[in-house]
Amino acid sequence: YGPAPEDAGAVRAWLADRPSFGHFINGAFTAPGATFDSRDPWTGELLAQVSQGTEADVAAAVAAARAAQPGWAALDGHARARFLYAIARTVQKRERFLSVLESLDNGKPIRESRDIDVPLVARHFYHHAGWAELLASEMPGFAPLGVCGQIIPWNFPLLMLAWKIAPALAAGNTVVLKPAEYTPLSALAFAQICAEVGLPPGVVNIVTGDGATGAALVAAEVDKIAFTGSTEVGRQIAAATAGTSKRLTLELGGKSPFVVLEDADLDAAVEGVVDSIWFNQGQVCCAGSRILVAEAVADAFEARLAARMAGLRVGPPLDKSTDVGAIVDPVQKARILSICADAVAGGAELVGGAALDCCAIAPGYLRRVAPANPGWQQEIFGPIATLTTFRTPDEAVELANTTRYGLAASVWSESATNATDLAAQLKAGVVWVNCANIFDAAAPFGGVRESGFGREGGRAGMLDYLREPTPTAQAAKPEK
Ligand code: TXE
Repeated sequence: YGPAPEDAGAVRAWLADRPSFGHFINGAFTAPGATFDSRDPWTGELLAQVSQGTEADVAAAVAAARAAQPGWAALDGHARARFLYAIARTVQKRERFLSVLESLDNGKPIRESRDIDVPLVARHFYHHAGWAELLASEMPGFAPLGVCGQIIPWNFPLLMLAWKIAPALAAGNTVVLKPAEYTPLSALAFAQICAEVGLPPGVVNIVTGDGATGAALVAAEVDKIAFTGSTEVGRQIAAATAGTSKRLTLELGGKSPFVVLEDADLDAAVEGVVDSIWFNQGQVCCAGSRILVAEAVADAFEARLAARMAGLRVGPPLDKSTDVGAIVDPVQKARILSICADAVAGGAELVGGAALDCCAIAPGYLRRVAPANPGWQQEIFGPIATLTTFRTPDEAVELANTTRYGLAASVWSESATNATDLAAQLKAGVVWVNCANIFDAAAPFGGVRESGFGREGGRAGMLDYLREPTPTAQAAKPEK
């Protein structure tokens, strides 16, 4: 099913009721201050006006989170879990509303927000409700960090919010979260869910705004900053928090290799490319943006890839038959096109990848891309892959690792031995075999090298929101 007209109608009515939004601080929405526009990237239509958070707004949110934290941490695990379960259930009940809102604000196809983003949000809260229940018995002596400042990007607005908020709350922390300026609306709908389920005021605070608001949060009296976004901003945040007692986790950019060995199932690998680089218009930190194909099968693979690419439908995000929607914002579209132009000027050949109206770019790939080419080096963060061939698995490993990033990788082979031998040599936080972009709340996700540090999901993700107990040495009693 696609979005029923009444779902889009419900979202529009919700927006019409709130022509401008304040922040969500201490369990209630503040009066709107100076605002910025949030637009539908497909039509350019103004969806809402959202407040630009000031230093004072950030300070008020941090103070609310600070006041709420001891009480939240003092609840027993089961009581915290009940809130997380309630959030998960309410997200499920409202999945159509949230999917439509997300697709309107971000431009992603409704099939993706409905079948991937929103179900994974619910799954993340269910999973972390389990951690809240079991924390005391499974990780005795571990303590929450306190107040966590969380800054998220615009490519998976609600899912990145869930990745940040669910583990923080399960561990007994309180949070101040800043959504990205392109896509603040689903975080505000989430704030409403927090109020509805009776989450104690101050446990979750949402302050909207741009990079200046983010920088104010980094500078505020918080105990941890968790950031997902560009490597450039990650570097600034690392510098700003250096020498403070703030914990830091960074999930940054990527240029992930997608390696197709000679013995791969080529049709499956082509579907993998669709899931990897043409999913979410390629605005995926772990997108398999560098396709490396064994020379012996390169022509056959490329023929299938080009045919599959031609069948993808670029269209309105709310149309259920759309495969590729809008790029999040004209600024990002211009950035993608400029990197592609530099790549072509550097000798690469662009297949597909046309700039379209409605903030869209047709799926495409760059051929003949040398490792020095900007198309190989830079994160394009759009629906454009690079395609290169290799002769031997050793050469594939060398090419795959020729990048400053190390977020993810994907290997395709019908031989488990060949796939796992190669996978073990790749420098990446996550390696998928015969699949790509598979996420689960129980599986830790995160990078190495300039893709950042820290993990989200599973036990490793919980540890990033906890303080380890200090072992107390027992002096051995002298024998009598
Ligand atoms: O990212 P920013 P942008 C990459 C991708 C993309 C490029 C630029 O290549 O094309 O970055 O995107 C907040 N202190 N990724 O400019 O600026 C900002 O408000 C604190 C990959 O949108 O990093 C937003 O909430 N916060 C990535 C968040 O940082 C600051 C996802 C991310 O925006 C800040 C996004 C500052 N000084 C972009 N400046 C991924 N890993 O998935 C900005 N922000």
